[in-house]
Amino acid sequence: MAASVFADRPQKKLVLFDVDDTLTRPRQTVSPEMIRLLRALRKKMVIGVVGGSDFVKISEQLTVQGSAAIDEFDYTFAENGLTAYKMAVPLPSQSFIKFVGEERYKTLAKFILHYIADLDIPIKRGTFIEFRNGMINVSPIGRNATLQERLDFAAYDKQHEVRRAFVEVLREKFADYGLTFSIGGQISFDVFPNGWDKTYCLRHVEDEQFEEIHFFGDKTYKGGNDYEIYSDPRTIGHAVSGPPDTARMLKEIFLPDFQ
Ligand code: M1P
Repeated sequence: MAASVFADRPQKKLVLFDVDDTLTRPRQTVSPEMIRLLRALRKKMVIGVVGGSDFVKISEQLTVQGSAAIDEFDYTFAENGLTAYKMAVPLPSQSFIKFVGEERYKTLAKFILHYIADLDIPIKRGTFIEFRNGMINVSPIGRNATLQERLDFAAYDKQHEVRRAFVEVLREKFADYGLTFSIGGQISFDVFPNGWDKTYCLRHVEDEQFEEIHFFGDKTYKGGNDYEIYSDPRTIGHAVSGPPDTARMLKEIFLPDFQ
């Protein structure tokens, strides 16, 4: 058997992290303190990041002082692992559009855009469907919302449950499409083939036969986009309330001597 690229790590463990509200505040950049902690952890074991967002956004959030995300993590999984890197080398992938097919996708996109057009919410911006490799991301306000507009929508949505009602309609109308509708962030929801949730990334690490795979995430409740990987028998799940909680738990579990 070929030697593992991780032969230099004293522990044969993998620690995976969600991004928003686990390593960073939603859509914000990671703090230098968190990076210091992750670098210390990486000396002991293998680390990876698994986000629902696309690769560009994850890279923006995890790039500090000129050092790229794919160089800070052994595994970088964007779009739940549909875009994947191991030691900065891309891994094979599948695509949402190939799975759904052009005609069926057109029907879905038309329905979504009509639904949003008819939605009476306080403001609308642009980019209501973001087309990605392994999923589409749908936002009633639009992905071009500013940070303040995003926060306002998140508060509005908490009260009026715009996204919850939207996904309920889609689940019923497109029941035969084999798709999952997952509310993960503040202003949008993700749509991807059943099974292409965050557990998808685990197929990329099977060859390393890790003794333990840990996962840290904040949306670990049923319906949250961390739920499946958090509760998967292959992982040891840790539910966190935000980056300070992640840092606290990392020190407690893996890095008791961290200064
Ligand atoms: O936290 C993960 C989610 O982050 C973004 O969501 P939003 O813009 O709604 O806060 C999106 O990139 C989404 O795809 C992702 O799941």
